[in-house]
Amino acid sequence: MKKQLITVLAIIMVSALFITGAALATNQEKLSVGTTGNAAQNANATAEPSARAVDGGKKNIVIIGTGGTIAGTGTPGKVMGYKPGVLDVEAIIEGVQGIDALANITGEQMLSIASDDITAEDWLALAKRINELSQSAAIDGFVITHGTDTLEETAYFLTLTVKTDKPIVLVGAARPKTALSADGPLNLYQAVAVAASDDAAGKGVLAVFAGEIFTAREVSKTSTFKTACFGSGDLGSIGYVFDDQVFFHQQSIKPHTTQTPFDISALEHLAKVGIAYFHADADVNMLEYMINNNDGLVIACAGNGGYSSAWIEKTTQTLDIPIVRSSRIANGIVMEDPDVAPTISANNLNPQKARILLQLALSETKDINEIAKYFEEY
Ligand code: DAS
Repeated sequence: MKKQLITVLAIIMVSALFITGAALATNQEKLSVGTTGNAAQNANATAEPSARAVDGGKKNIVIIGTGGTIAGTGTPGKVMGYKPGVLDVEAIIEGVQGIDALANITGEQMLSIASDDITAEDWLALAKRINELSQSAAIDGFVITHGTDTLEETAYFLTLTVKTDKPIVLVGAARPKTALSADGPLNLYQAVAVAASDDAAGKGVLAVFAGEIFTAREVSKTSTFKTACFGSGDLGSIGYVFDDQVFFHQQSIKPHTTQTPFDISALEHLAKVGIAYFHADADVNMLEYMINNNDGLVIACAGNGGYSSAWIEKTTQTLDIPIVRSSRIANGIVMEDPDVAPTISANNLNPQKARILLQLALSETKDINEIAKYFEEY
């Protein structure tokens, strides 16, 4: 009897050692995705995390850090006077109560910048990294922590260029981590809840802010200081998040991700496209300078794509680069206008997003009619 007991104890101990070893190996594999450094360094990183083995009931979500206010610190309690992009992604995740209950989470630091400093090369590296990671069956979705200033631009670039149906959610904060009532932790918690939701798959790149879910094409920053600082104008958000409960109510019919023709795998740079902001009595020399120094141009027009007769004269004479008419107005659509041919209507894309679509269109074609079709479709 005593001998049998010893045998049973020995089996239990060997099994425990085996299970611990397997768990450690799994965690090490998990950490292999979480490299720190710049985008170029990480572009070559490989990832085969198998966090699902740790908790088979939860999704495996990679949180990619890029900086911004959500990673910012300053005087304790104060909202202003902070430095963005200071904390790495692990430090941001650590401050979020209960986040590990939502998913098996792995952090990866790609950038540590204010989003005002993000470049086309950073977008390309980010899209390529997501395309690479998304091929792993061990990864179910992505959250990208990002500064709010250009979040909508990164989101739109990604939704046009990543080739996966797995959820990708951008998130940021209006207040640094050290502020009273910092909004980053709840935003990040809700972004992970959305990325881990089955319903988020196939909806293109999303943004989550202050309990609302937005599509990358429609989302825009709408306030310089409110915590609910994103919106989608006339078209509205597509869902809500309360704690870990995710509710989708609608989705965009615009093609995205796997449905677009944009292949950035061999691209290292994007075309140079500027934005000329029209205003009353605007200098036509400024427009001429922009035309002469870009591969393509977006005009932030007044109202429904309008600008002065001096600017009309200049744009109608411009045949060597495509000119896209967007609007300074947050809502509505810019119509085609034969009087300002050969310009292209940006449809309802704001100038900063029209710029991105023109950059990507120019990577495919220089034909103005083909480019116009991209603006009708995407
Ligand atoms: N510092 C700005 C940025 O990185 C603002 C922010 O994140 O809210 O975009």
